[in-house]
Amino acid sequence: MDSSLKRLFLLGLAFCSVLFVFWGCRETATMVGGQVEKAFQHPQVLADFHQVSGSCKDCHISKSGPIEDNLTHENNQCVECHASLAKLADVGVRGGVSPHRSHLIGAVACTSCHLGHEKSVSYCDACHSFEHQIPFAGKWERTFVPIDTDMMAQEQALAAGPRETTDVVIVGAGGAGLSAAVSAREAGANVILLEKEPIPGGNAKLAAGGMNAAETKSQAALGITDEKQIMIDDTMKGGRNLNDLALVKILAGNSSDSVDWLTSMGADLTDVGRMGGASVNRSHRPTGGAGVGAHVTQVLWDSAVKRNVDIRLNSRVVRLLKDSADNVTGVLVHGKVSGYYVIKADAVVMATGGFAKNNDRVAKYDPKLKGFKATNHPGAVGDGLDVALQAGVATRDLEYIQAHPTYSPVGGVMITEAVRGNGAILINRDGQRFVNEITTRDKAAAAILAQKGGSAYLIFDHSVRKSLKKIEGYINLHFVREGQSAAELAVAIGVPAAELEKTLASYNRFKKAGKDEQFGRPNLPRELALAPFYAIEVTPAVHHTMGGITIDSRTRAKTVNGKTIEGLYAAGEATGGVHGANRLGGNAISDIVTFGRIAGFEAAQYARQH
Ligand code: FAD
Ligand code: MEZ
Repeated sequence: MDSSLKRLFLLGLAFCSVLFVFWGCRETATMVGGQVEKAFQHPQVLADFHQVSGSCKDCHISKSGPIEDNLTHENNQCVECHASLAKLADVGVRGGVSPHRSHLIGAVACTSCHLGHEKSVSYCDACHSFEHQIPFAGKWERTFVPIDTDMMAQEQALAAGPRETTDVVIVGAGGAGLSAAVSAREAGANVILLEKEPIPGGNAKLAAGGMNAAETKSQAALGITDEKQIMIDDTMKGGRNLNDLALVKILAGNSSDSVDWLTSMGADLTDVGRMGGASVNRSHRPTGGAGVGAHVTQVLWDSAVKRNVDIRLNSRVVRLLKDSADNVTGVLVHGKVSGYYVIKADAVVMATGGFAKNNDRVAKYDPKLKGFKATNHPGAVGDGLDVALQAGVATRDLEYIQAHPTYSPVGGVMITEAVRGNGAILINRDGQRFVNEITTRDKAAAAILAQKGGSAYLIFDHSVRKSLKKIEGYINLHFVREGQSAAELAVAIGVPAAELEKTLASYNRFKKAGKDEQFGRPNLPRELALAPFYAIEVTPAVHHTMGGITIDSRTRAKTVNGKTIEGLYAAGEATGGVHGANRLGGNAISDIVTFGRIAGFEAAQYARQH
């Protein structure tokens, strides 16, 4: 092409682009969806970009915008043009971390981060601080939205009556909710599962170290002798005997059966390690020590999908509905797209998790934790608890809130207790150990806070790294310091090299002798002698809220007078009683699977009778 022809072509192209934009604007201006009109006045959002190159129909079925809360069509459109999340994960790795490779479960929706009509946000930044260069980006921030927001719209939806009817509604698609959904379907009920976040799995998907269970096949295969009674004793002792013993007996008594139930759905829980406060190794996780939560919730998610559970994301329950006899009759939901609507149901299961991510609420119950970071997912703010309280439930133990001892302030993630369980030690800035590393969390966290700077270093060697796949994730996040020798590591983290060498030498002597003469640590899995050596700075962060809705052994919710609220069930971190004043590591996954299963079954039975 000669240069004048080229100029003409470019001019034509520019003219066409202007026309394109003009037509885009014209179309937008005539649009019914006010949302879209608004978007075009702010050309920084994704929708504007798509408007320039096409029309609303590029993303939506019709010009009036999305038609359902899961945004299924919109997400399929993203995938059609840009490829699936899995494919995108293999390209565009930035700084060693691919923005599309996630540990989150389900088919993670593109629209969880790429928001059409508002600024896009990297959902990962709720925990991490990647600051991914996401197009049309805003900053991750969340404010708590009380359940009594938009009262007029709520009242209108209530006056309109139920939009649909089902047997069982489950609130919260975390581990307890997914377990309840599968179990209720197994018992023959029709189930609607409502989740307020765009991504399912709650805190359960983040669980790392393991799931506690006694007398399991995996323990037997590894020659570990355990008893349900020892699990009960450990749990009661860890909870300072404030636990509801009847619930603890159910927890331990059903634990191996819950492992078998998950295994029957395809879970791999064959690796067994030690958690703080446990007398024996009973924390089950996938082979090689991969994170338990992402695996178990994925298995449960797949199972729920296979069983045709009606799963609705972006759907927040703001009210439990009751009849004149105080029996639960359904829920009022706020769908991101559909607005407020009522579902009539025979039974409702509250599986809404805890509130550790809501520091105002945490500090109200335990002022010592004011300003602490949290290990939790962004939805763990306690609005589910507000919904239950409004319906008249009794609560217990809300003042007991646990800090996980080892949170990396640099990485923004919790470092699993399994790292200590598999052999890591804790040292202070003088290079010295200061605690039995696998004591209960309350004690370990208090000991770390008492050190200079309120933090400590988790120290381990290459043999610990090889024993636990989860560590590779931390290495990939670039906050693990490394040294070819203990002295080199000491220099890297600024502790006296001679002290660290001395600490490791005496620890290795204790290992050989089979006895920790300094702090009485009960498990000494391996010497710390294989280079390279690693260090992670750690400090406590709010992790688990032990208190919640009072339930009985059939997971029925109770009123303050001890009366059963007919049709209302609760399971998991939303409840109180199982863990007393302090939960043992690994007991929550056991709790949510066992009690989630019971709640699903009981709710289905109740629905059948009504
Ligand atoms: P969640 O899994 O948190 O699910 C609750 C769901 O309800 C959420 O998805 C939330 O968005 C949704 N929801 C809340 N309110 C509403 C509403 N109003 N409407 C609709 N939806 C709502 N425990 C162990 O035993 N072993 C471990 O290794 C382990 N590791 C952990 C690691 C991390 C980083 C964290 C944070 C926790 C860990 N735990 C572990 C604890 C354990 O994961 C949780 O206690 C447990 O998963 C809670 O499960 P759940 O189903 O009760 O709540
Ligand atoms: O139970 C937990 O919270 C747990 C085991 C966490 C972890 O350190 O992995």
